[in-house]
Amino acid sequence: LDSLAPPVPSVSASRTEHRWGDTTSYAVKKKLQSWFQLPNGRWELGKILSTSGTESVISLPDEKVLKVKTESLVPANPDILDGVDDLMQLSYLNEPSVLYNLQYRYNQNMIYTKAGPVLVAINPFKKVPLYGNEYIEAYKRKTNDNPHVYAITDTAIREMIRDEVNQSIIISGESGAGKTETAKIAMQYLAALGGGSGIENEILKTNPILEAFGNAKTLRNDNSSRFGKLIEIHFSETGKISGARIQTFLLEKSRVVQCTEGERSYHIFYQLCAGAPSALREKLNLKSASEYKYLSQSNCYSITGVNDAEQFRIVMEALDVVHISKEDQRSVFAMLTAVLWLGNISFNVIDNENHVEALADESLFTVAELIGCDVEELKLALSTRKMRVGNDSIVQKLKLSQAIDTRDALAKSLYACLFEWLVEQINKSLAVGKRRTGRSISILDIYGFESFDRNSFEQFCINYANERLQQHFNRHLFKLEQEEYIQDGIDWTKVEFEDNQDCLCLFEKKPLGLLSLLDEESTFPNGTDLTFANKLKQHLKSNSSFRGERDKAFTVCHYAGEVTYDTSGFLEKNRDLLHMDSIQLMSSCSCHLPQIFASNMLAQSGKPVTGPLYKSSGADSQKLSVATKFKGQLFQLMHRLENTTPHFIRCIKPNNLQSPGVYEQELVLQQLRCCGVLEVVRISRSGFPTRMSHQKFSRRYGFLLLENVASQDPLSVSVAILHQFNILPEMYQVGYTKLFFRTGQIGVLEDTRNRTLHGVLRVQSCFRGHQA
Ligand code: AOV
Ligand code: MG
Repeated sequence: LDSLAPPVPSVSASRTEHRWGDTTSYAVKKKLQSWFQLPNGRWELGKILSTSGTESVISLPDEKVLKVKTESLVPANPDILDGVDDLMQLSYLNEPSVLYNLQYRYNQNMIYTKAGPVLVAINPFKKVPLYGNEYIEAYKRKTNDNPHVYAITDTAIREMIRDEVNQSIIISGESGAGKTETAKIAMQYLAALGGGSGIENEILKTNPILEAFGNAKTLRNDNSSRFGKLIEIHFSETGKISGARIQTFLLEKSRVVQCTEGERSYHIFYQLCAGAPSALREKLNLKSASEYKYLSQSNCYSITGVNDAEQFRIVMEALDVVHISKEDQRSVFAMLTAVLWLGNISFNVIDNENHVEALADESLFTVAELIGCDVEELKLALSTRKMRVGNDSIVQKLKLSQAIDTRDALAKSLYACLFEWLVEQINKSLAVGKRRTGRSISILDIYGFESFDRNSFEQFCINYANERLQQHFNRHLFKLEQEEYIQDGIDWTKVEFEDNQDCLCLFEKKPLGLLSLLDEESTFPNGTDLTFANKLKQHLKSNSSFRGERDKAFTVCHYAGEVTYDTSGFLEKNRDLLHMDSIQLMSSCSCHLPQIFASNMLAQSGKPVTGPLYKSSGADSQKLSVATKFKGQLFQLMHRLENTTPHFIRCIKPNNLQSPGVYEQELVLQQLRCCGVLEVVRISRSGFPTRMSHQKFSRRYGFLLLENVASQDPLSVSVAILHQFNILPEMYQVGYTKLFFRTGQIGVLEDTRNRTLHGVLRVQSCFRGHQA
């Protein structure tokens, strides 16, 4: 009898699909549609007219008839599959078919497509009518089942409640692909479903604030995030939002003092200059953006379609909402203006050894006024350095380049501290009340992979972070998935995927990895960017992900492509020293923000204000290097994410022009390839994405059984349930500890369970009604 089938792992005919195996089994038939790649790389859909030997004759849409090698043809899917909403449904899974399917949908504003468990989002670069309350309502009621950020967020909420496991929504993609927008859309859905207490509005208002202070126009994206962000949204037992916590990662602070032609510094500076009301301008001695060197150096003040003054009003309002007091707001604006005026401070040569002194002009006076310090002390802090030699303290005068570095370091610190402080204040306002349930959904939005003509320390860190994130993606969708099948003894043909372990090792290996060597060189007093580059070339030349380049450059083969880094500035940016004189200056200020910044910095380096001074080499300072600190943060982040059920969204940038309607096949394909979207589909198509332990399964559905099975073991109960509900054998596999299901199977059981439960409840309440 069927129902007495032995409880052993079932074995089905092994699937012998190759990586892109659809092609090999493809018998070329007349009239069949087929993809043909033109010499320019574009794929064209052709009809096969005839085949003889190794050659075929095809006709292209423009009526042209071509004789081509049969093996160069790639099968196309029948028209009926045009624009399917899950790539898993494609009969032929190959690159041109996937590209075409995504493009077909994209052209109709269907920017979301499932790739198995992953949501693919193609940036529309225009408003698409897919958002707002009506849509939210439809996804909540499940009357709209098109792939959407709302849908994946809905799944996260349901799984959080059902499994009592914290969830994460992990958004990745290149710079400008749409991660930040996608994160906001997910937050919008969470706020709509979990709202009610008012805290959801506060959470939404953190977006304009953090974007103003942490985003900037780059050559890749007009609103590029220059920091990483994890927002953890907490829920109460009743499924309402109870609070949130934001963690940020490594803000790109060099942008405050330096930025490339055509890019901008942080939005908030331009917003303040354009939007500050006149009383505030007067109080701060605020000029227009073009009067500030830090803002004028890149020759770019405005962004098409963006009104900075209007944005400023939005940010001010948002600051009110997250309970930043008016007084604190004024302090924030004073700090911002101080940073701008710092950049205008210039220096005069004062002796024949080329020592300099800060010019006592409007800039110097204004900075002193804004941060609340003595003009002379500011001047000294920018033009001299106190050094400790033995037991004596000596004062060294600075040369021009040293003085400029000191000034810029102060500006960068002020800004970075301000950013951190602001996040801390926001967190206080969003703090989860005492009645924590510990249930949360985290949304991760970091800076995307970047490759410019010239790449520096910032790109090095950003791309390293993306490499780590890619590993997390691989682990969950390829490694863990397949390991679980094999461990549980089910029949499985392994799918190969691009592993980025080598590249991560290149970064993290000790003592001979990029980060270790960078730290080592940073602690050498005589280390320079050149000696660093040479060390890399010496020690890493045999690593396959590394290539030495001319002069001070090196190339890393990232999962998303090769990037050549110029080591100029690496050591200094990694050391990130702010001299004690500057910290002491800040702690002597009468304004409270610089004071807080100074004591935070001292706390981090473990030094009292009056203690020994930093040595100029920084060798005795306990301050962690920027790279090491960042690595630590990333490890911690990954650890936190490991304890959540992940939901992945892959954002794709369809063109480099930030224009609507332009779909560049090559560009899309490269992104699909490097993040392994097609492999994910292959695994899911042949895999069993839903799984449940025998215990849980038998407990959850056992009561639906018609026979009494109370005495039986969970595995037998599970098998009995499968049989009673006629779940087809190819739709599941029985593992040693778990049941594995193909997509959609568990839904049938859940429906029956819900209907039965509701039925029972209704019967009960009727019964009670009669009694009353
Ligand atoms: P990113 O976060 O992935 O880049 P963004 O989310 O900032 O990219 O998206 C870039 C721009 O694309 C946005 O400013 C919008 O103009 C447009 N965009 C993205 N998604 C949508 C959407 N769903 N609907 C309409 N427009 C959209 V970076 O932060 O640079 O890695 O560091
Ligand atoms: Mg972003």
